[in-house]
Amino acid sequence: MYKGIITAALLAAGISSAGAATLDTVKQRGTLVCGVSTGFAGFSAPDSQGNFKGLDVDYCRALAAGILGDPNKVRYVALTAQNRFTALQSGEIDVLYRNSTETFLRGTTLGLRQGPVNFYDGQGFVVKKDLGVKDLKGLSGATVCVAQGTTHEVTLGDYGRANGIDWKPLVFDRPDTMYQTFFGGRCDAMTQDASALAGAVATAAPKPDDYVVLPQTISKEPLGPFTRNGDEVWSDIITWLHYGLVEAEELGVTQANVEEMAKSQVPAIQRLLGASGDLGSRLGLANNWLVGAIKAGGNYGEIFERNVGKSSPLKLERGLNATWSKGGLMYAIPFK
Ligand SMILES: N[C@@H](CCC(=O)N[C@@H](CS)C(=O)NCC(=O)O)C(=O)O
Repeated sequence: MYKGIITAALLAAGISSAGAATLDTVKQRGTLVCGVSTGFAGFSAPDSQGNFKGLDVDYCRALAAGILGDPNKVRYVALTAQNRFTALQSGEIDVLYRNSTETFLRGTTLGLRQGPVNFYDGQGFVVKKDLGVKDLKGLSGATVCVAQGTTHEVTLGDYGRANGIDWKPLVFDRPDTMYQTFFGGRCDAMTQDASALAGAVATAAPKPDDYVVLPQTISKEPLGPFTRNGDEVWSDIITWLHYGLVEAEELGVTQANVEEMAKSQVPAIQRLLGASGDLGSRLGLANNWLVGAIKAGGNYGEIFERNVGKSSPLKLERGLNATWSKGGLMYAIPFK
């Protein structure tokens, strides 16, 4: 009975009871339940065998490896732009890694926490080359394909009004139908995160060379993980996983050398990998949890390159996603 009252009180305070002690739930279950997209090449998409691959997926794998000792102990729940946040609020998933933009309103009205940005993006546009459009003004009067429930839907309207561009949005609730429609020639342009445009052209265009992503972006789209309010330890784990992967890149700790590096005499590496400092235990984890996490898919730079970088079909530059020491925004809070 008391439990019922407490649960009701927590719910009234906007704190889901499913949100409490997520770490214990994951340990007891022996599996991490990760919310991802239904299919966005480079970030989270099933391969031909149905195994999810991508930058966001590699965070799920690193997390499972760090907590459960096995990167494969993840169940992926494929979510649309529309149902992603409810899946987290209701406790259906433990964490959302789904190319989701962090904003003021999402951070203050959904009962959710926003973790460190794992990909700095911006809203871009793709057009067919033979349309001859070189900039956004050239899209006046154009029909623009856009996905429902995304930041893009709102920004497209705002930007058009502010800049006198009367584009006509055509809204889709599923990305696959949007791609079919755009590549079928029904829209003059398609807008979404620039990374997603690169993924769509590389994987869904009949002839990728026929399309060009315009150089301008019209928004900031900081993509990052979401957790539930009221579970600080779990949110801290999500935070420090990201900083750990970035710090590993800064310190030259890689998937191939992490076990060797765990014996390093360099104090910063010792603390990162748990040879000194007892940092992991403060999160309820093994002190060397990041050894397993880095072994799963490498440091941030390795995860970036494999999934979205020059050697991937998306061929994205590091740009803002380079480490701060190389002119980007990836900067790990010190492990001490
Ligand atoms: N970053 C934007 C957009 C995220 C988004 O949902 N993008 C669509 C582009 S079509 C997507 O990834 N869809 C994949 C899916 O629904 O599985 C946001 O958080 O609102």
